[in-house]
Amino acid sequence: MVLNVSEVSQFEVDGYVSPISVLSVGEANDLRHKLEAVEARQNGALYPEQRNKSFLLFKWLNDLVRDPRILDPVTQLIGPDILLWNTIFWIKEAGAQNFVSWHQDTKYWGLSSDKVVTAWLALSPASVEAGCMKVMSGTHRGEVLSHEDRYHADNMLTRGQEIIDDLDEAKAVFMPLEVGEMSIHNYRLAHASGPNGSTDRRIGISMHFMPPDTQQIVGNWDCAMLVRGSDQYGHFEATPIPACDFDPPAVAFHKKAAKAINEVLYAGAAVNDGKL
Ligand SMILES: O=C(O)CCC(=O)C(=O)O
Repeated sequence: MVLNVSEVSQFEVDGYVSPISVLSVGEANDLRHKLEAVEARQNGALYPEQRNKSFLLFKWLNDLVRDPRILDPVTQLIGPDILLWNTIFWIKEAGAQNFVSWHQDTKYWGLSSDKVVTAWLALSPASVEAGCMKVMSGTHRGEVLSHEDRYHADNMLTRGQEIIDDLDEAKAVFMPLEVGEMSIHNYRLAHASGPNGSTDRRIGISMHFMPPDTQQIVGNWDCAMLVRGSDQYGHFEATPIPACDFDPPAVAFHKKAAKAINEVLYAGAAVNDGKL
């Protein structure tokens, strides 16, 4: 067992567990180089639509999400049957002002389950200075809080959604991660992150796992990839597995998946500026 009894109970009570060692520094650097090689070919950045459902575009990422070092702790928290709903790149350039406002993902993902978890893996140092994630312990056990759309160019969230209820910033718990480490949090937990004041890029990959009884209750169609166990429900269309990076059938599927997730994330918003 990767997580000990007190870590599992901390996850239940506080809504998160961190840090968990996953990759060696060499393995994480190797993935970072793969990502940066793509960025270099595209004038230095991923295209916005490549941030979400990116396990359909990059074979190395499709392999990563089935790594037992990631799935074993996830199994301990949500059970033996696991679907991957999404993966998102969270890249803050050195010295960049980008931030993530306080929010709960339950509010925007259209998923019916309370058991959805986010595993966030660091491919570069995610220190407090670099703008690592911070959480409000225990908020996953309360109501979904009121949010407001505050579209802001530096906010990495689609619609700049932000919790408007009073949160005591002094109670925020930082989750710093070394290269190759990950945190796991319940998607109802209030979380945020600040700008990157370090001299390196802050590169994270979030992986969103759920039990197969979960349903998409906002969008008309959605997809997911079975990464462990079995899916007895079939609520999500099974995604193709890319044979290589930018495998044409998986790229075509990704286009449909990215459009569907855009519609879910912006449901009810005044403006859909296409930011993903
Ligand atoms: O990377 C960040 O700073 C925020 C990530 C986040 O909001 C998430 O993984 O749900």
